[in-house]
Amino acid sequence: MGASDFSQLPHIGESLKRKEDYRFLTGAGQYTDDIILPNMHHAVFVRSPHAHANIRKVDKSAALKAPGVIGVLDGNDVAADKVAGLPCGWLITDTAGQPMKEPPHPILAFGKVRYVGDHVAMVVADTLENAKNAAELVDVDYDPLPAVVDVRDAMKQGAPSLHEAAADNHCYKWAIGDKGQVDAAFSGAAHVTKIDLINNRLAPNPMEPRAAIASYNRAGDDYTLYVANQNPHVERLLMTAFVLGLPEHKVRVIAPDVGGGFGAKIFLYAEDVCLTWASKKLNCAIKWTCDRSEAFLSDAHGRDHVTHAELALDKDGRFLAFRVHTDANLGAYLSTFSTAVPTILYATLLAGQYKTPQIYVEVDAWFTNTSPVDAYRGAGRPEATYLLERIVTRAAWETGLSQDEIRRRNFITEFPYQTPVALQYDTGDFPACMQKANELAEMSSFEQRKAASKAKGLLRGVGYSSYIEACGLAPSNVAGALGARAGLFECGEVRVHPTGSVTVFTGSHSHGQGHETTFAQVVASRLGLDPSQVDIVHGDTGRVPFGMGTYGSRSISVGGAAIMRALDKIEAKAKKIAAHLMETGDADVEFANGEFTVKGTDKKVTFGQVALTAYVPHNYPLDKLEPGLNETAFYDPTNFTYPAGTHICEVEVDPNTGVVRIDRFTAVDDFGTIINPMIVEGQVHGGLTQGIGQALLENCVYDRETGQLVTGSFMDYAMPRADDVPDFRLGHVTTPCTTNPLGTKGCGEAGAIGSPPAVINAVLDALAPLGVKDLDMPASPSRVWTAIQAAKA
Ligand code: MCN
Repeated sequence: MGASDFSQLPHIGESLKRKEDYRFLTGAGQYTDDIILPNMHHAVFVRSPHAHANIRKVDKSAALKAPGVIGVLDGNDVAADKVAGLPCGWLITDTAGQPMKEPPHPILAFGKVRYVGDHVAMVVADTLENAKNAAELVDVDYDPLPAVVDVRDAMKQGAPSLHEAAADNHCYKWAIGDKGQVDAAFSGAAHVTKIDLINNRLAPNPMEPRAAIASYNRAGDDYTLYVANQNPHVERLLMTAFVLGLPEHKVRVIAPDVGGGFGAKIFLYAEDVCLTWASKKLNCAIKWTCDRSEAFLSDAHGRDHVTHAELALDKDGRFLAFRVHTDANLGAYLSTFSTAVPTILYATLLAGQYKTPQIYVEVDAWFTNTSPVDAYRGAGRPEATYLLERIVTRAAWETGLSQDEIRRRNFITEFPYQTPVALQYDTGDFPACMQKANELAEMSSFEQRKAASKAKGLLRGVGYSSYIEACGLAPSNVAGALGARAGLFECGEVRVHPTGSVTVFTGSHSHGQGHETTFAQVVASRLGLDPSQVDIVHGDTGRVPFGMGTYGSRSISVGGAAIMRALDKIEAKAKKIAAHLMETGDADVEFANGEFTVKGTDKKVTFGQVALTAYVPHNYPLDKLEPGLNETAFYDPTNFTYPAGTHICEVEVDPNTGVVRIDRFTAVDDFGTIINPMIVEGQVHGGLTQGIGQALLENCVYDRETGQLVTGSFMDYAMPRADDVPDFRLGHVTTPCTTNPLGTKGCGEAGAIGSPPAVINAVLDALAPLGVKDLDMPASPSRVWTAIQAAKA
């Protein structure tokens, strides 16, 4: 079935209420911490209070004698049991042809700690209280070392060095594009716009913190790990194959209801491995639930780039070339996907929506004494969009063009379009998104609103951002060509029951995205069923054949496509059964709206009759047809999907206090075919709110001297609240994706990608009359006020 036929099916484009919400709203959801197993004990991790220190000794004796304690494990136990370190990177080679440096990442620190929060020991006791009390008694003798937390300090000669394997803190250099061509284009430019900016470090803060329970079953010599995780099969594969050396089938990973992840729950964390390893060693089930302060320290953070970029333009404001150098902070160790974020997921997006003929991007990645940095909603693509959309708006101001005109002049308008940085966009209509956004934002009356603000003593500004992103991670052929270790296909199994209802087993994992509803819409639409007849099972390696999980806004386009493939097989087999029932040839059978008909006749049988016949065969041609109606398919996309759009933000700034208020925010996005508009709208609202959070409020701050995380709680790390965001004005343009059978493009990250530059461009537009030219995120009142004072001076 092609994407255009698919979009016409019933339930596609319907805002069905979310099936999963009944259990969530009535308190029947089951999160990892809700689960209680027999003989369950509790783990508490002893974490480093130092950013950088040698460990002279870990004295466990007092803790081992404390009430209820059954075990205290540290790096020496890990070494004695020969448990390997965490696997660390999705990318192997740097552009100088050298392997990137992959220093060991032990599951419990051995000899040295490298960031505040680094795990030193795990205490296991009968109750959480006893475990906490005993953890206080673990006496670690540290020899503190100088620390380095800022990437600009880490690269200096003589900077404190974290790893023997990377003495200068440098992990890799990676580049894409033709430097010679770019340099040549710059030499003929009429104008060059330059920018230096920082993409601020963020803490992901899902509502449910990380949690896990591991249990070991002596009878079968196997393990079960419940874990708040976005990709249980990948967790199992990495843990068994790379760390614990167990046969994969001996570990069952179950990710039950998960209260948000935003990327932070796709990595293999040390805690999950420690629990699984210790559950056999101590012969019990062990639960660990992260508390919020611990999450600030130990969840992988996002972003943290320092970038210099230059855009060359001709005399008409057309882009000739783009040259970028980024220094990326990787934190203390390589986290699972961290190497892909500032490279494959960042540099390849720097063409944006524009016909820039030459682009060269160079990335240096560095270790620092901070929490590891990895994917956070958008992962690389927000960083790319922020850079590009900031410099494009700056170029508009420098060349006297309006923010929309400079973009329109440079938009790609013909597809497919091959960018100079590896990606090939299949479809899009960027001018249409811009036009619709201008209309919804009522840009024709902006000057009146600006005058009204001025009358109140406020400065009004508008900011544009036209983003594109690559979702549907990750086509093996494209990712592999860029240096990734593996592509990321997806698996789906469709099991039709004798009564005609259906259970779908998907490798995608829903942790807020509403898959139980939208995937059911897809299957019900194809089979002519009511969505209530379709149940979705996910998040369990014991029930789902295989899966690569949910991130990179891939689930509907890759996971949904795998299910569509399985449905193709179901339909083909069901047609044979229908042909048998109607005593006709397979080729004469047609299927639509849940009915099989014989072409040109009024003969028909229902999907339910066919399902029953599959399991209760009657006069069945067993020599030609197997009983049963159950099919599995794998799907590896041939390309990414390319959601794109224009966001317009309008702010009022109080010049006396530096307070920024977003007055209106308009987002027009192209997500291809939309399955459930209500769910998509919710995804966009969430993403925009997180993007606004990055632009105005959120920032992980490490003390540059001591390496302490200063913003280690919600008292110091400001999350966006309802009153920080306006009522969003949303619109859509639809150009269906041509490389998956649903025509969908991912929507889960778009809001967080498009919005930050729109906000900062708006703030700078408002401040322009005061002479403020530059501002880094977050544009907090103190930063804005300071920038105003500096400009005045
Ligand atoms: N959808 C649709 N039509 C489209 C595109 C998507 O109806 N054209 C629906 C999908 O069927 C799905 C939802 O929208 O129900 C999101 O789909 P998709 O864009 O495929 O994204 P994923 O399901 O793969 O979700 C991942 C994405 C990412 S990468 C982050 S980070 C993120 C996000 O989703 N984390 C979230 N949204 C989140 N929402 C919540 N509540 N919690 C998180 O942790």
